[in-house]
Amino acid sequence: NDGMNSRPKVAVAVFVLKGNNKVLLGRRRSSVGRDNFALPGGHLEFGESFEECAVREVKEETGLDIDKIEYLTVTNNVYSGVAKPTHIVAIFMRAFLVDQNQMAQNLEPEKCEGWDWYDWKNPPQPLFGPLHTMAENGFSPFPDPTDC
Ligand code: 8DG
Ligand code: MG
Ligand code: MG
Repeated sequence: NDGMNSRPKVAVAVFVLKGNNKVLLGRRRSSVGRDNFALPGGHLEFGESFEECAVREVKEETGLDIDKIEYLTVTNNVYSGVAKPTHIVAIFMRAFLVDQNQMAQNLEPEKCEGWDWYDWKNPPQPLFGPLHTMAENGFSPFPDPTDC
């Protein structure tokens, strides 16, 4: 049920932030964006808030517990160069670790090669489509140090 007769899907992707410059990224094994570095995230389920989806997807994919979840931005992307073309509205959130020392686990190894912390100012390449564009445009997921 994908392609032209289908409708766009909503996804939530989460910038899990550590310190002043680190974000959690993993290399994708899923067909859309395969081998590209992406954030943890997934599809919004019926009845979920963006915050609930962020908490659930980060927990399912990495085992990490997050809080201080905030909305950042949204992108609208059509992925046509794959077997099942998809149109995804992606909601980008940011969040912090409840416990700064908690380690990320690769809980869905069929979808991701593994998680690690990377400097957002010097990210691994290639970044997954929407993230690549955001990085090129100088987007920062970190809170502005002037608002407290
Ligand atoms: P689910 O079955 O667990 O609900 O979904 P998933 O398998 O975890 O989905 P996903 O592909 O990880 O995420 C859903 C879509 O979100 C993905 O196909 C495209 C969009 N998306 C972006 N940017 C990012 C990103 O940085 N990370 C993730 N995970 N998804 C992203 O547009
Ligand atoms: Mg998922
Ligand atoms: Mg996912």
